Amino acid sequence: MPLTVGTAGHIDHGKTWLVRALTGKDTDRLPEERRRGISIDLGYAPLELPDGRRVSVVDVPGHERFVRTMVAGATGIDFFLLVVDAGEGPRPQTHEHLAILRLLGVERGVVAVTKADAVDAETLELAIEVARELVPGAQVVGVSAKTGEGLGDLRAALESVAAAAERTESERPTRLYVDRSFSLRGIGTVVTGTLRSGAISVGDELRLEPAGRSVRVRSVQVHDRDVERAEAGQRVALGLPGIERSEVVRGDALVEPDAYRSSYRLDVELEEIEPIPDGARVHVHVGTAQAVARVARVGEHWAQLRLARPVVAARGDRLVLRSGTTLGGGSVLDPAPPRHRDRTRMDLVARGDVAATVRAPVRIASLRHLLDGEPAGVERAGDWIFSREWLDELEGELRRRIEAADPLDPGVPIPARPWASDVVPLLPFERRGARLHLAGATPSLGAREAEAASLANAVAEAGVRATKVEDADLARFLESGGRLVRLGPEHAIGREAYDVAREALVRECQAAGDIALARFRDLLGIGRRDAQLLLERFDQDGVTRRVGDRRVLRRRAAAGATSRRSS
Ligand SMILES: Nc1nc2c(ncn2[C@@H]2O[C@H](COP(=O)(O)OP(=O)(O)OP(=O)(O)O)[C@@H](O)[C@H]2O)c(=O)[nH]1
Ligand SMILES: [Mg+2]
Repeated sequence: MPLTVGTAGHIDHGKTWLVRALTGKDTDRLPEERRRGISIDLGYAPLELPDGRRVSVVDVPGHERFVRTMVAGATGIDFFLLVVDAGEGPRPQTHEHLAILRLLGVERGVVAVTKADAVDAETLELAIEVARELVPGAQVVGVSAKTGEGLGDLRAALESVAAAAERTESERPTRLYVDRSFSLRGIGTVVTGTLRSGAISVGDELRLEPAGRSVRVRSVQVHDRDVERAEAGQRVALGLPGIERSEVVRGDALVEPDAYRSSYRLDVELEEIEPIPDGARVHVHVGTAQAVARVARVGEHWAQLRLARPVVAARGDRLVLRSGTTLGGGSVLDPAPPRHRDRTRMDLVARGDVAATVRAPVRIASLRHLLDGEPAGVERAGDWIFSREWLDELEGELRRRIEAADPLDPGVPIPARPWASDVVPLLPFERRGARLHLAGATPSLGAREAEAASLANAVAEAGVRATKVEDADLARFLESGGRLVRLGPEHAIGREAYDVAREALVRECQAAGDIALARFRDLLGIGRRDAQLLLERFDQDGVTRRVGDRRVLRRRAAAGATSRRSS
């Protein structure tokens, strides 16, 4: 399993010299680094250990102003190589780098007390003693990069730590944080990083976040050698044609499509070195990314970090919070939480009970980043998950509304929500068009029976004269039961009266060929308005057709009238 060791330690304490003595590679390659004799950017070199195991070395700068670069280098390393100048002993960035390593969860490593050649034996012994107290449990080795003294012991110590190191993350989907990007003639844009989890092969399609762009991997190198496939823990360089060098920077993440989300918010469990007040403005370091954020504290140990730019993180990721100095860190509970300080939710997520945070339907894809496998203890329909409790409440609420609905039309519209087509079939209601009804329910009058009876009576008593109706729903209901015929939106006539009028109309038309409004009015002995309403209804019903100011029978109605008479 490929491992990465990262240096740590105060400026000028001899990190880069020691890496060169161990690997043969000078990682201070920038002209400015050479001129000033300090490291500015991260340096990388492969290191072969006595047992043949190859590990990657990340050399970090010690300068106070480059601590953020150190954090980017230290994120994702498996163990540390802390370098302390034998003559100077621990200095501020020795302590700060150690604190950052602890915050990042990098517990194991080796301490090299270097420049042994420049001090007397007694001073060296003392420095080693101080280092043992500073990092209890770590092997401490006195070395000199100049003379090579102690390098054998140092290699052996690194080997024993490497043998005990375990990567836990490699099972996760592919994720690589970019630590460098540059362009090479003939290849185009190249990005480098330590493959945090998963694998990358030539031809793979990955997503560049937070830009959300698809990229295709044209070439894969591990420590300057072309390979078909790189695995978790390896130091890789990827050729990404079709993307400008300026479009990909340190802090970006290359991930398996849809496996991670980028977010402006992170819910975290805080680890404070100094008190971090609510509302504090901090620099958040996560992966190789850094972003300014406000801290919204929740309860005693939690916070929502509200970032000025989105980052990619995963549950359990360690992060560092700085503002001039290192204030503390945290571990990610939810890498893409909703925007509110919800203590109950955070408590559930912290306990790993993600399903318990779900009530109303959410798309399962939106929770993938919090789940290790399939969600347990929740209901599922199509792409949606939701709680049983929510479903029961939805059913109860719809039932109440259906029961309160007009008995003439005893249903409610299907909720106009994106989950409706998946969730509604789980409910014990009958779907009729776009409405839900109780199973087998038919329209009924309920308490309006008396009202209905009096309307039906009034209409019957009026004979062929139209009756004004106030309640259009009631009229529609009575019409559907065959108890009246509506004339326009506001009038009605009895069913029998309608037939009488129709019969009169048909007979006249058959005798005279057509009929005018006045003639029809006189035939029935009714008013002009009622005659007009009736004729319009007959037009609608397909009995007559208007020709100028007269009406003629439609063929079908004439045939019907004939057959009726003959029957
Ligand atoms: N005598 C002696 N001097 C050393 C040894 N290692 C490093 N030095 C001196 O210390 C200086 C700094 O060493 P570097 O390896 O660049 O220190 P560094 O920790 O990488 O410094 P930064 O990256 O800037 O934090 C070198 O220029 C050497 O002069 C050593 O083993 N013996
Ligand atoms: Mg250096």
